[in-house]
Amino acid sequence: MARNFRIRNNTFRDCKGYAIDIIGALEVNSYIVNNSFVKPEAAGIYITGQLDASSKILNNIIKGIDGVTSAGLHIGGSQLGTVDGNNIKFCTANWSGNATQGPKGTSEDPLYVSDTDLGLQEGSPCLDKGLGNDTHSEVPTTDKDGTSRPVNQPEIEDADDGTDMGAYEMPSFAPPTPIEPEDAPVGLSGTRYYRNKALTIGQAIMDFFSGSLRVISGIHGHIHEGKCFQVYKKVTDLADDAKTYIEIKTPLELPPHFKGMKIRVSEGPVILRIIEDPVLTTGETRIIPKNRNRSLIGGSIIASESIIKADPTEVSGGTELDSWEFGVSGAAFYTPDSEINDDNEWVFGNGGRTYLFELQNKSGGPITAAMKMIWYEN
Ligand SMILES: [Ca+2]
Ligand SMILES: [Ca+2]
Repeated sequence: MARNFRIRNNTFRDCKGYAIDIIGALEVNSYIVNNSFVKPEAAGIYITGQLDASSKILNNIIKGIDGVTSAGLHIGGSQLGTVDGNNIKFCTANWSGNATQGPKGTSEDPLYVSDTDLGLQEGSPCLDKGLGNDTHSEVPTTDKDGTSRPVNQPEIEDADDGTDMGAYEMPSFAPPTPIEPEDAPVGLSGTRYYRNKALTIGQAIMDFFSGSLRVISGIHGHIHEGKCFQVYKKVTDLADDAKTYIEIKTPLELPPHFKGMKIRVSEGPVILRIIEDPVLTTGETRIIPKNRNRSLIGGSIIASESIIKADPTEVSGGTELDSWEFGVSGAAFYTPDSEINDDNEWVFGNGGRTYLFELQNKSGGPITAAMKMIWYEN
């Protein structure tokens, strides 16, 4: 028997028996919402008793092993609470016992990126087909990565408000809207720009830098109204003394507006160092597709758009240009005024160079560390 039981935004991979096994009833105010399951051997969610009227099972994706997984969702007793918006496939009985599919439930291949990366591919039947927070307040408004839900895919009809099934809310697959030429920043004609869209990192950055920017793992790219461009990198549970990086290779000729950038770090204490032309030993080279940054986290190689050097194992050499120690925990900081130009920007000195931005955790314990670099085009 389980009461006040909440499982949301989780992934369950290759469980040998039941991924979730409830002996007895799923009692009052218990919610299993927006989880992604792949290949449980026995069952995805197995409840021997009843589902209480105040409890809900919503927006889960359960992909079984064809001919092996006996049940996707099993409810042995009465199904009194809501079961809806789930996609269950490849189980001998997708809905088993007294479990019912519900009006927004479906049974189709979810099109996970892979069986180790449970993000969704373009064309997945789980996109925009979950129930929304407005109708069910148990639906989380962020996903497993912290991305806000819902992201509405404009080309896909919504089951409710555009919330996806499963643990990951996918960024828009729609092509970004090009800025009209007259809106392009001075000195940058001939280069494509986009705005007002959460962009694919690869597309946005490669366009912006004419193919000369490389980034290291786990980054979201955006161009905002007002022609500001940012690269954001967040690492959860960065161990004490561990480092995280963003690497940028500047164009051979710096564009006229490309005078520098603001660097913002959150959490601390941390040390931020900027190194020019370091020697990097990196992990695998990864290719990420347009409009999709989740593969950076899962490590999948899917399609070509831009090149990512992930997980540097060794950084040596180069010239340290600047370093700052940010000492206060729980706050956010920009590069300090005294160290940089009048616009609070750190200035790139040269074109055709590699710049490594290294953030090191000096807090004495694990932190969530984030670096944000912002370019202003004015
Ligand atoms: Ca969506
Ligand atoms: Ca939609």
